[in-house]
Amino acid sequence: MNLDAVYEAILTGNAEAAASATNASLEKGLSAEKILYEGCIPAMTEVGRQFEIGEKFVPEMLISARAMTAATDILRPLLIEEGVQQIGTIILGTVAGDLHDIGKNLVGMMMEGAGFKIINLGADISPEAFVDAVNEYHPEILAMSALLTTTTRSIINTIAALEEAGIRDQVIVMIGGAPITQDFADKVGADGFAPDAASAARKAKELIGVA
Ligand code: B1M
Repeated sequence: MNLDAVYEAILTGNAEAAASATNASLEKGLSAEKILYEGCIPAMTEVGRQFEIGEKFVPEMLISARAMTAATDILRPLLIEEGVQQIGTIILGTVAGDLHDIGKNLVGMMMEGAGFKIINLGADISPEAFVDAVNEYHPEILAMSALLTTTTRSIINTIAALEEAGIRDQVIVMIGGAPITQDFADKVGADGFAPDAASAARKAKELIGVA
């Protein structure tokens, strides 16, 4: 089964095999969304589980991440192709001190698919850089991703920087990532939270008042 091949290729960090298994799955008629949610994401979840129990280490996580990117590079145009008309602009980035960008990039793809223009600043983005981007692009939404418990602090710092710059009320702040909960979002004064990429796109539309 091709999805098993996608899963295995990402789990073992074989980027070439991940790309060819993804292409083979598409040729068989599987949707990009099915390949992503039933092949790619479960593989990265298993990488994380093995890391937690000491069966994988950082270099192996990194090569699995590269294999995941090889697959998502192919899926990306297919996931976004339905979002034809633009409904708003979103500044997206992973917060300061945090290098995890796979989930953030998936969130960007699903938001693009929902019709948003995405300005993806990348990873390890300082509060000042987020503030500069809001001043420059005047987005409807500022979307921050954090994957480490320690970097959830950077979300608080970024919201404080928006307040200090006097622009907090000009932008909707949305947050997400594995350690983030609705409770945390409420506590830090974010306007929205979503647990995964698909619901992040839905939430973004809801936040700007588009059904
Ligand atoms: Co790191 N890492 N990592 N890592 N890594 C985690 C996050 C960890 C949970 C692993 C573990 O211990 N089980 C753990 C964090 C523990 C914690 O703080 N609670 C961890 C650690 C400890 C570290 C290092 C400190 C390890 C070390 O050096 N000792 C280090 C930190 C580096 C840094 O950032 N400063 C580190 C490094 C790395 C790599 C560089 C090797 C690599 C990242 C490569 C890359 O991203 N380019 C990596 C990886 C791959 C992982 C795991 C295995 C996978 C992350 C991932 O891509 N998941 C991860 C374990 C895990 O998640 N199971 C782990 C797949 C992705 C689709 O899911 O990112 O959760 P996720 O995104 C989801 C949702 O969270 C949500 O939607 C996405 C899609 O559905 N979402 C949003 C994300 N952003 C959102 C924003 C939104 C809404 C939803 O709105 C704006």
